[in-house]
Amino acid sequence: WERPDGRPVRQRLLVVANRLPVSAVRRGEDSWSLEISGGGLVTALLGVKEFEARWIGWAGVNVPDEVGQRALTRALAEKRCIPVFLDEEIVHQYYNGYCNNILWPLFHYLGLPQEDRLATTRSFQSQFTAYKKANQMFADVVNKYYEEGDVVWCHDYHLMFLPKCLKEYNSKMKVGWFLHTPFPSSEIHRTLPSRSELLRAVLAADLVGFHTYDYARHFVSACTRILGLEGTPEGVEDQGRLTRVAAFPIGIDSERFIRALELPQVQEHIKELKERFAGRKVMLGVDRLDMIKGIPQKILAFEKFLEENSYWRDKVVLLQIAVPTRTDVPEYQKLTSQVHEIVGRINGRFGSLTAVPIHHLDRSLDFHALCALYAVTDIALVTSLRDGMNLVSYEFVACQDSKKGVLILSEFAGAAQSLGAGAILVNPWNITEVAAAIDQALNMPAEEREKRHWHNFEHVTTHTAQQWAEFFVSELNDTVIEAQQRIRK
Ligand code: ADQ
Repeated sequence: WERPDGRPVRQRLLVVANRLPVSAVRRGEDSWSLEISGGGLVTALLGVKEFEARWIGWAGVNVPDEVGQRALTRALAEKRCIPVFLDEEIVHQYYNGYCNNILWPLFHYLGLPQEDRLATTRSFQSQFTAYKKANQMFADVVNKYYEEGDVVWCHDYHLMFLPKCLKEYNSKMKVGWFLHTPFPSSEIHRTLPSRSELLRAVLAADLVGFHTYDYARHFVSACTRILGLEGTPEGVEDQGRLTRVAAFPIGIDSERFIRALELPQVQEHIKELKERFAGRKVMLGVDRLDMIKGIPQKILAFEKFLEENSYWRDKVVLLQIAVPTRTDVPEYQKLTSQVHEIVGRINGRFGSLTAVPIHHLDRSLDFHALCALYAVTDIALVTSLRDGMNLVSYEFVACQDSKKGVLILSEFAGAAQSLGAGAILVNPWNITEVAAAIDQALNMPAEEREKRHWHNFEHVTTHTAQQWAEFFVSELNDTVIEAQQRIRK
């Protein structure tokens, strides 16, 4: 990890997340092909110049044999990635089970799984045991690569136990933990059978970060109410040891989007889309197909709008792009068919032989196509029922330099706290309110649109992903130094 030219090595940052930012495909017994998958976190950390970042995480594939594991480890090393190997049973219990079936819905206020309560209660313990075991496996790998002075940054609800495991290895390790989802009200967290153990495990970190001040406050309340600890303006105190808790709102690499709009292929795409939808206002939804994104609610609100505003029926189109996720889970399959059914019904009701009001795509779009779509959109509809932040709203704003379109944004997305002044905020559960917001957006005077847009554009271009990452890591360094000074005193 030393520099070949002998220059001093920058501080190393070990970024630990459930998934590595690569997709790995096995080509032979000892050969792998790897493709870097982008994503906010990757771009955020690419921009952090002061640190030498390494990724530690699961490659998303089961590799039962040693030959395969060694070959994958070698291939990943070239991409600055270090794998954690999880077997199928652990993935099933830890990732599909505890992370995605229990923590994800709970943290988004959807409650603990309701169906077959007794079976859930029985499997709960084994899933939690697998969760702890998986976190320990991540810790083993981090510990193996750790060198004194490194900063370890743990990410998300998959790794709430990791800070504790790491500090048990080495109490001097600098450990930060950041949650990308909301942290729910302490009343919700209280329902979790392993509520106390999880909180204590997170508190082992030196710095705990959330997207918004509200999530940080919920976390501190959970620690005071459930664990009986003391909450201070700085964080949570336990027998003289302070865990600093703060808000670090994420951003995007806005320049990347702005630059992309100048590319000939994106311009070509924009031209095609403009021709395709000439004479109609374009409304856009871009989401992972997940319950938290409120896609059925959004489409029902659009139906309500069409119902009440016959004038607009052939003058507006909703493009809903939804990337399927967790397609093997019955609840997600149900969501997909529910969305298809509603879209079919509305298109049957309001469509004509030549045009339909909703274009729904169940797939991911490449970066350039996505930028073009953002650029031609008049109204973006982000109606998450809960969302840690929501980067789609940021990406839309970054691409709206010429249109200055309107953002309709759920008040339950973290982004409502940063883009709230420029957006029209809505309660996504209230389809009458969302329908009225669509009407307001379509009839908004240009001057007001411009004002609102600049407000948000200013925010998106000055609160970038790189700054977010730099801010978190420098806070972590400072927190550890301050703690050491306190101990010396
Ligand atoms: P996500 O739930 O994945 O992230 P979001 O923040 O909106 O939600 O990010 C989604 C990303 O995927 C965006 O960069 C978007 O462009 C891309 N994407 C979505 N649909 C796509 C499509 N059809 N085609 C191509 N790309 C698509 C979690 C939390 C969020 C939090 C982020 C970052 O749930 O609340 O903002 O992490 O912390």
